[in-house]
Amino acid sequence: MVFFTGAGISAESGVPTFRDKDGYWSKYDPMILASVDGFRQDPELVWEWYLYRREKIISVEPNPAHFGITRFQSIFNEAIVATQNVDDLHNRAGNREVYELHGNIFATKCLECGMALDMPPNFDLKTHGIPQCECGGMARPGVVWFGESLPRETLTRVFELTRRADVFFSIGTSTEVYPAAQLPFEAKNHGAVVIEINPNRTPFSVHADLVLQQPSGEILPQLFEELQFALA
Ligand code: BV8
Ligand code: ZN
Repeated sequence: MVFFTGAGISAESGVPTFRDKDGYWSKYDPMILASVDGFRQDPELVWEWYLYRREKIISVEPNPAHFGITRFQSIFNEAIVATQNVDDLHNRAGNREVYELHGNIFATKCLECGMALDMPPNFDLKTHGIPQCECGGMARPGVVWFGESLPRETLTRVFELTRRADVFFSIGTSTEVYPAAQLPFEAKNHGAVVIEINPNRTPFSVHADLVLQQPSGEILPQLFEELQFALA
């Protein structure tokens, strides 16, 4: 069982998504804020955006959708999470075996050599300036930007598990960003039952075995209740 998730699963925690009407991309240009060139052009601006998002995420809680996955995992010990989200909420909700396809917003690494760097939690850009690696490179957020490849081992492992899945949930993703968006199609092509949970239609909807057009925070706990009833 694979739970493939996007920004929509964190919407009910109060974390803005990217492509909804009040999402991040409606205000900012992703190529400036989520690409290496954009970072090199204006590292302070990009750091301001990521530090703002870190603050925001620290102030919210996982929602019933994240906790619903923990409950499914208590019954299915081979249920894994493959998330595009960088908000760490799956880990905070106690989900097991979480694969972060686009990295983690709380990670920091060197722009040049990639070495992991640590930043004091109450880091202040104005006073501290952008930290530097011992190699001289600038610190950057440990997330995958546009034009960057996803962590190879993670991606390979997730594609393997997807091809073997019996049931694949695609939750809260506009299914537009590749290569992650390939996963529901891959699951379908390898015989999984694919269930999409999203209030809106996506390019994948027409291929899903079941489309539940409701918020994930409502429908996942409900699905678990019904499953428990069926297993009783
Ligand atoms: C790669 C950073 C190449 C982390 C993100 C032109 C120029 C450059 C690149 C490209 C290009 N054309 C195509 C590409 C490839 C590009 C791509 O696919 N672009 C798309 C937009 C066309 N992909 C890449 O660049 C990837 N890398 O291809 O490298 C390469 C190839 C080989 C070798 C070397 C290199 C890298 C992709 C990762 C980009 N990083 N962000 C961060 O800061 O967060 S993208 C961003 O979009 C986030 O990571 C996010 O995870 C991802 C996907 O968005 P979603 O999670 O789906 O969120 P979204 O807002 O879109 O949708 C929310 C959904 O939730 C909606 O459907 C809504 O209806 C639903 N919803 C709302 N409320 C609820 C709900 N659902 C359930 N319940 C609710 N309550
Ligand atoms: Zn370095």
